[in-house]
Amino acid sequence: MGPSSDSRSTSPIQRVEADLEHKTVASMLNTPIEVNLTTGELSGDRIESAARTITDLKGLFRDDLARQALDPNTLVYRVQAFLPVPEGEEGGMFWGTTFLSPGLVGDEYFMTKGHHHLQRSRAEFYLTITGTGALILMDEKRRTTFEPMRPHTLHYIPGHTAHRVANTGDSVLAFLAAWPSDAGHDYGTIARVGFSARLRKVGGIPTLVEES
Ligand code: PAN
Ligand code: ZN
Repeated sequence: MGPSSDSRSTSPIQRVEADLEHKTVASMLNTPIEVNLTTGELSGDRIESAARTITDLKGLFRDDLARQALDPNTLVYRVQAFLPVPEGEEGGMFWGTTFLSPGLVGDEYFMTKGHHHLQRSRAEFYLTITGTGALILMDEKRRTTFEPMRPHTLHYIPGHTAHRVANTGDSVLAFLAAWPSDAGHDYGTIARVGFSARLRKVGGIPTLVEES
């Protein structure tokens, strides 16, 4: 071993610098979230999940006796979400998948609770991955309309528009969503006054029926 060997040519200071450089590089390596484009399933260690059973959805459907007749553990929907910044922070974006089961409560399709965004001006995109359903939209004048959802349909939900999804098919309806991190969710208004119409199966066909 001569004076040119590694241990002699690298001073302790240089070695510390090399270690720091290594750590910096390591901390810049984020593992990305993966989206399964066949099922909509998100995977990664920063994914949050929530589930809504038929029991959680008391008060949502028109026919509460029909709801009570179902197995209380029936899963109506689950949501996966990637929230890279704190909820409410301005300037960020959120990403999620909703998996909505097929089913009926009386003649009303399984559906999400539905909400306004707390910040009413905030818009959102939905992209259907699998299954069939309806995106139900209600504007500020309480006019309710719906858009059919089928694999690969893209839906723009403008600001100031309450939104909910119903599954009109016989398999799981999965859709991706992207919305601003400061949108927030106002469920209270819909819980109190509802949508002006419900999507019901009338003569075998999904039909928006105005509330009387
Ligand atoms: C969606 C919804 C999701 C579940 O991610 O939150 O489909 O529906 P509810 O929130 O009405 O229970 C969305 O619209 N986010 O803003
Ligand atoms: Zn929303």
